Amino acid sequence: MWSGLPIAYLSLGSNLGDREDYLRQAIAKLSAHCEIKVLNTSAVYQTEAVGYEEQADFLNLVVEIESSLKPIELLDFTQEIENQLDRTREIRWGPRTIDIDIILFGQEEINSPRLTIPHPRFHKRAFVLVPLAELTKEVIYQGWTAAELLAGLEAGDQGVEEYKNSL
Ligand code: X6L
Ligand code: MG
Ligand code: MG
Repeated sequence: MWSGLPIAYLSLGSNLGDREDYLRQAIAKLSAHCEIKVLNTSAVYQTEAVGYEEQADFLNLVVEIESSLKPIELLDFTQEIENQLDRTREIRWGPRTIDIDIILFGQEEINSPRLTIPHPRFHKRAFVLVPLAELTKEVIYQGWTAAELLAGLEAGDQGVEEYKNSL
């Protein structure tokens, strides 16, 4: 029986400390919320840092959830998880124990000071598109699937390689 709740895709990344453990703890905290159901998780990828390149490689994955939360409530909760998991903000785009970004939330389009959905950069980021393409074959952005967006990237795979089949 289909719940009818919106499906959202979250991109998780870590490049500081025990990266796998931070990813695992973040997913456990998402799962523990009574208004979030984790439906699926992608493989884990080791990815070269983009934006600010003088930092360690990331582990990235994408998590598919369904949720009765409003997008802004989901943002509050993901930020609470980041804070609980030792996230600090020193260098912009710098190293972090955990980053949780809302990539897509149902068919929502949101442009508020705190939240932009779809995520403004995801369609150009192989570290998001590679794991996302595993989880959905549907059209997700301006008529394109994740696999098509990935195929259209100029810089090929952008240093994204499978690290682990699952956490
Ligand atoms: C020009 C201007 C070129 C800005 C790139 C790219 C900015 C990415 C921010 C950019 C630009 C970002 C991760 C990461 C970050 C991650 C990997 C960001 C924010 N987060 N690299 N860099 N994985 N591999 O999760 O994504 S910082
Ligand atoms: Mg991010
Ligand atoms: Mg973020």
